[in-house]
Amino acid sequence: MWSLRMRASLLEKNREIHISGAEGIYKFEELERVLKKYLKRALEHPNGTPDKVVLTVEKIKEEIQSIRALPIETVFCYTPEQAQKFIDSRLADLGISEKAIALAWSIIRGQKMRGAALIDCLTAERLEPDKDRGIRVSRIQMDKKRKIQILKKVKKLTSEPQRVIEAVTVASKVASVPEIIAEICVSDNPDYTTGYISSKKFGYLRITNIKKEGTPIGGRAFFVKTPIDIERLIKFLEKTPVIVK
Ligand code: PML
Ligand code: MG
Ligand code: MG
Repeated sequence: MWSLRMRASLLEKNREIHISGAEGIYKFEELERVLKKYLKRALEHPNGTPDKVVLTVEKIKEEIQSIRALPIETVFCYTPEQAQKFIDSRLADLGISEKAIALAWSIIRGQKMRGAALIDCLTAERLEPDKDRGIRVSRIQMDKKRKIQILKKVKKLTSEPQRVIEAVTVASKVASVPEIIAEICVSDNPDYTTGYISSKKFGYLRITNIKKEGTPIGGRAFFVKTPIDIERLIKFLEKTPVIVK
């Protein structure tokens, strides 16, 4: 099997600004078709035309792990305030401190990061080594059967079912880590206003109107229980190939 990744960015004052990304695990015969699809996606992204597109094609040599997809629910909120109230209370139920939750919101509403922030769920300490880059969840693919089942479930609820599939794939790998208690995600796409919170406890909860339409904010944060071997955690999330079933 092969890992395919696409990353498109804008270059501004020597700084790379992420505009879109995609990735998956595929058979050799699928590489050409999927690479074309990724390139098209990079060049036609609503966040703008990129200055740089990186396509990575890598043969997977290690064993691919298999994990369960989180169950999906949609929670209908009508304003960002209502969404935040709901989210804050669900995260607090998991034992995440007020400080840690507030930090996650400030990261999501602050400067754009390419990856996710890692937050100590009690002390609110930022744990990832590179705070600009964050942690990226990579080497993931959803199994075809599960994909079809999820598409059926969400097709009436979203204009972009593919986005849901990709987000559930990320969230399921993240939630499989024993020390990660929860994740929060707001899309950085200005017009995609549904986000999610996820955890082993309550699954993947899609939250509508998590932000106002047209807002370019977004990001991801993972809440972790310490002590934790950060290097090992990052290696698993970024490098270990996983199929979500
Ligand atoms: C959904 O369930 O509708 C997806 C929400 C998160 C999308 C994150 C992203 O922009 O890819
Ligand atoms: Mg995006
Ligand atoms: Mg942000």
